[in-house]
Amino acid sequence: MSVVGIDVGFQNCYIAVARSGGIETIANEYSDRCTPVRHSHIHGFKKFHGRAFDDPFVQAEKPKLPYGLHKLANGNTGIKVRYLDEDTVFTVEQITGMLLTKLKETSESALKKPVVDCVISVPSFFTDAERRSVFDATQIAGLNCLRLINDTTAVALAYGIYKQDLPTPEERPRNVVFVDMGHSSFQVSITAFNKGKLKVLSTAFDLYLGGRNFDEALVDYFCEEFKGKYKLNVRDNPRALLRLHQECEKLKKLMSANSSDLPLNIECFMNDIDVSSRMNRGQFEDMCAQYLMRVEMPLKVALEQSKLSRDDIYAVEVVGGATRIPAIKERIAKFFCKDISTTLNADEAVARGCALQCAILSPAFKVREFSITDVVPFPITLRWKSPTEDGLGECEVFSKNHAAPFSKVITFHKKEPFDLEAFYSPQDLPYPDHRIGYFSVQNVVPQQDGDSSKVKVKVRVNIHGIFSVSSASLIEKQKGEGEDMQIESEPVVQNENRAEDQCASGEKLDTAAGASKPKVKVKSIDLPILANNIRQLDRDVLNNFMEYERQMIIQDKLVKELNDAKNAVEEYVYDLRDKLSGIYEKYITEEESNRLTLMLEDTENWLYEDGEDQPKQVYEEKLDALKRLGQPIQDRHREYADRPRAFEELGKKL
Ligand code: ATP
Ligand code: K
Ligand code: MG
Repeated sequence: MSVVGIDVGFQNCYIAVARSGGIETIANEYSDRCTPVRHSHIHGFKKFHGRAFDDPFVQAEKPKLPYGLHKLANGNTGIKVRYLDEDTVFTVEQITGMLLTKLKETSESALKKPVVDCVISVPSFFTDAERRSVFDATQIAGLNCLRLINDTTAVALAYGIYKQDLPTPEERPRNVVFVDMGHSSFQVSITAFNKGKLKVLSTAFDLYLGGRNFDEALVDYFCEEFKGKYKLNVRDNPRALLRLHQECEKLKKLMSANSSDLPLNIECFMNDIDVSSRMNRGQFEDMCAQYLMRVEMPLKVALEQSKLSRDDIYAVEVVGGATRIPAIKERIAKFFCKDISTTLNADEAVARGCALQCAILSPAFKVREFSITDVVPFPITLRWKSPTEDGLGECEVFSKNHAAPFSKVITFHKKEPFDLEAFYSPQDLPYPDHRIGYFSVQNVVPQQDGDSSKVKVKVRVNIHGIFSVSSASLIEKQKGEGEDMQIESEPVVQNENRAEDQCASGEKLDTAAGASKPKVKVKSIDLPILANNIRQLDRDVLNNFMEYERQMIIQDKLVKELNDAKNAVEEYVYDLRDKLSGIYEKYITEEESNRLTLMLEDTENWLYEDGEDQPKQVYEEKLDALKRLGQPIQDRHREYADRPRAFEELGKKL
């Protein structure tokens, strides 16, 4: 079983594989290690995961896209694509599923082995809804995602696992800042390393600052300039706009390496007009001042929340394509008063970290242990009905930067089933939608004496960063026990951490701290939990999508086989024609040659007319018919060609 890691970027995807010799990045069918998302005109959808169609971000993206968006019945964002000559609406899970299918196929053809187990990266700021949505996409693609890992955490793993000189667990950790600016967003994490482990201390981000902002600034500038200079309305012409975009991105990259004046030339840009202009790094930086200004804030927030000072920072490692912009590097270096390090591969570090995590998690692979403690990006709160004044009880169960994965047990005193509503605190979340979901704790009954029952509820942020109320149990008083019943010591949960929780607000709410209270015999009954309104596809919808994806893969394969069969006919025609007037000339009569040439011409014409759109079998039969005519000539040629060699060999033996 292969062990792969996939970095699904807004613009670029990378796949890495763990092999006994180390981590390797896989090349696609074009021998490129980078697979751009922009295939079949669908791109720019990474941030539609878990987002409502009415989300202002989605609405702002709409005009920039070469495809349509559609409001789905559940309010989510659907994507309109032409498929098999029909307009079809896909969910973003399906679209990412298709991208993952492609990446899966790329890795399978490079590794010549099936790929199922994988680790996939997501931005550290992805919410519960976004993570659930990406996770659904992995299932649609038939992948077994062992972990959704945060981009910067994958980078931290790629940085730390090979370091021989990390401090021992007793020593002060080595603190490293990781900065990743990609095409669409900016992420910062501060991570503490000791031998064999890393612990993320803080994460911070600008959700909407990335390389594309800098492209757009250039596009805006040249649109304006060409309006005056050439009287061209570039924005009215999608093709020209796309070309300008591509040229601006190229220019942006050139400016990273070159501070002198650089040309921008586009031939036959619009209305047969060639356009040209110039730009230099200084101008570019002035133009992008509003974006460059935003670099500092996430750095500051991450440092503050890590509770470290600048002197505690050992290194600042930067990755992500957009960190190649010199002005961005300068700002990062200036903030930390430190030269930045670029010891990691800026493009591939995320994928490599994912592959390493997959190797660690996969039983099929032996690799040194390295423990990862990540963090919760936004505080998570639980709310429930209670007999207090305002009728609601509320408790923040996970604070910002709380360690994750993590489980907590909270004890309620209840006489009947109750609902827990989980949500992100609005003041902390840079998204308009704060919902996580409802979790109904069922089958709760009072004690025999009519008292409330103790109900222990386990809440969990799992390895993917997904929240759930994962289990609940009712603690039944045993005969002879007094009012002051004690909670049994915490259930032992393997591979899980537990915590003392401080919920000041809760009426009759206490948390199982697992302190060494005297053990009293109690009976615990598991309670069913019904998750409601969580932001994930229903099981049968997901099954349908998985089936649909399989059908599309089959359909693609059929289309490919059909094209291959048709191309084979065309190739044979060209090949035989070349040879008839070349190497075969000596072995056929003129009459034979003329007859064949005519046949080939007929076939060629047929391919452009009646033979344009035929079933595969027709092409195969056509090819066979041609081969029946061509084969005897080929045989004759081979016979003659082999003859001198046969003589030579005979000569050697003699
Ligand atoms: P995200 O992380 O936001 O999902 P991504 O992972 O696809 O996006 P990357 O591949 O890390 O993004 O970076 C792509 C961005 O980096 C693009 O905007 C690209 O133009 C920019 N970029 C790449 N090389 C350079 C360079 N030499 N100078 C400036 N920008 C560059
Ligand atoms: K990437
Ligand atoms: Mg990225």
